[in-house]
Amino acid sequence: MTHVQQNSFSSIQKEFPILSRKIGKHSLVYLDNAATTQKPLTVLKAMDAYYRLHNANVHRGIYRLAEEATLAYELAHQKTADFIHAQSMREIIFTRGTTDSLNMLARMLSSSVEKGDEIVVSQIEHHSNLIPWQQLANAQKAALKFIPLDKKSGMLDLSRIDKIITSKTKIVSIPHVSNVLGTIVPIKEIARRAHKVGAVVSVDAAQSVPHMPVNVRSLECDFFSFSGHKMYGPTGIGVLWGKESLLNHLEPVSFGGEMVREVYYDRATWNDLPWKFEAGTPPIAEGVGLSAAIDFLQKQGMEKVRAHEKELVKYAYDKLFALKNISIYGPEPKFRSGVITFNATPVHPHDLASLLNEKGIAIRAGHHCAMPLATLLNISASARASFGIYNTQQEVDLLVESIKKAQSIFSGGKRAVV
Ligand code: C6P
Repeated sequence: MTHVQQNSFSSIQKEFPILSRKIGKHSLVYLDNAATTQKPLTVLKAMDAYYRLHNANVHRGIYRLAEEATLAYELAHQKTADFIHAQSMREIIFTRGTTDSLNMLARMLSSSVEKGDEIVVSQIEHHSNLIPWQQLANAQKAALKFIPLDKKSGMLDLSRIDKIITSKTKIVSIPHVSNVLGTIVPIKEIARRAHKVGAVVSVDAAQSVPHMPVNVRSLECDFFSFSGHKMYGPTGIGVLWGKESLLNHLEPVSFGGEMVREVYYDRATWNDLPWKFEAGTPPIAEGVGLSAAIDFLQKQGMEKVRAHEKELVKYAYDKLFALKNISIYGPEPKFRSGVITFNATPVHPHDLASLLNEKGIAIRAGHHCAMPLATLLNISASARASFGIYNTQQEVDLLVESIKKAQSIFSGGKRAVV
């Protein structure tokens, strides 16, 4: 058990230039992958080559560079479609990231929500899958309802789902994986209930797409949002997937170049999917980077990525659980992705993060952009380690040892080397 995962991606750290960096005299141990992931050389090289050799605007010029840039940008849509098993690249809208996708979607769906209607989210939302729906509900005088968290199991409590998703529900937007608890949400079960009452289902997949195989069709959702930078790709690009049959009937919410077919002084008509939702010069180099990130993940195999991170989180959970004065939030390892959020009494999470930094270990501390969830858990902050493809059991050992030492220092031990 102890040594299995080292074999799966044993030499992968070499493919990430940043991972050979030192923090002081320590090697970097990067455990903040839920915030953003590091980039493999193939992604860096693809973006560099794009700017060195092919840079031009897309869908405009008829010269060689413009054709190459257009091809590369369209190929990025096709690869993304294949990666999540979309019906076609017409369903793939490039955005700036998950936050942008969800904001766009809320605006796209705004006319389908009227006074007295209901929008359903859960109690474990990241702010990005809460505030856009709050805003929409307030603007339309609709109600925002919540699928509760069962604090004991760390899972969503679906026992009263029929009372929460009702004939008044127009939109259900839920996370695939919680960025705080790591909880994997049973999308299909919730989607089936939502579809029974005619609601559309949106999934915040920021924390699932980089870490497990996903198939939007078998999840039975209608919209699906994720970010390039959390899946070993660049910042500045994200994806909003939508079923073509729905996208065809929705109006764009951003207007200008690229998204139009014909323009007159008093009106305009829209381009084909997906371009009608991509106004202005799009993130072309970022699309090229995302393509390379998808190639990278596909080369590893998403089943293997999931197996590696599942094993690592179980290893970390068991080791942390064995510490004294530790609170771990969220479900048992088998129901979670590679995220582990905890408090190690008496060390405040911010102090812990800064002591770990002295060892070169990067974790996140705070409310993790999920303030209502922190309030629900009765905590003001927590520490979070989140794993990626390059993390190892030795890194977990170092993390746990360093936490132990921090606890001993804060319990009155000497302020020595952590
Ligand atoms: N969570 C974290 O450290 P953007 O920032 O748009 O790429 O992703 C937003 C977002 C939406 N949903 C979930 C579930 C997320 O985890 C995130 C980003 C990071 O947890 C940064 S706050």
